[in-house]
Amino acid sequence: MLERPAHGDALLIVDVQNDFLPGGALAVPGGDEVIGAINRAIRLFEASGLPVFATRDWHPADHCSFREQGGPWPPHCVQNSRGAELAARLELPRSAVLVSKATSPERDAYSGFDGTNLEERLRAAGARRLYVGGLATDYCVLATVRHAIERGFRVHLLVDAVRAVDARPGDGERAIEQMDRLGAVLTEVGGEDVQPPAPAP
Ligand code: VGL
Ligand code: ZN
Repeated sequence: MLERPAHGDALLIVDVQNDFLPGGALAVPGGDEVIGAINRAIRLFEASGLPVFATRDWHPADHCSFREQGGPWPPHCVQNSRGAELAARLELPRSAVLVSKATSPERDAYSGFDGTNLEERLRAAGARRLYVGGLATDYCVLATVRHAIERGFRVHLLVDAVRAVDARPGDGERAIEQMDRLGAVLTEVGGEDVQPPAPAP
């Protein structure tokens, strides 16, 4: 259970965008299920006056990762499209720092640190320990956590706030094991999603 975060902590939310939610162009199974836990984490960080960061996949229309260009993925998260918008239910604070990645046509980038100023922005905010959740466990979350650890950040992976593509069954589980081995601390946000009231019979 995530306790009150402390000075030096930051929340890093990875790619919680429409295209990665059920019905999206590159839907992650259960992708929408991360939002409740992430919103609870946001409230904890906000209440402590601690910084919140969010990355977004932000591709040009002819991005090299798209099948038409020989890449592995259907077109997704095209700059300024509905699919690229952050999930409407995500309660991102106004003060959150938004970092766009994988923006050049000829290069893919799964990590939020790849080709961005995320590291500088985190350091400027005094962040030393990152709490990471979002989509997808086996791609952008894994790559971002790996880079964060390589850059000397301590990382807590919010295991109830991530979901995997699972292109091969077990990819998500293996990614979590890998992050564990890299030194990430596996942590739960905890708490419960509030269900809308059942309709009267
Ligand atoms: C992602 C596949 C392609 C991700 C982004 O955010 O995990 N996965 N582009
Ligand atoms: Zn992408």
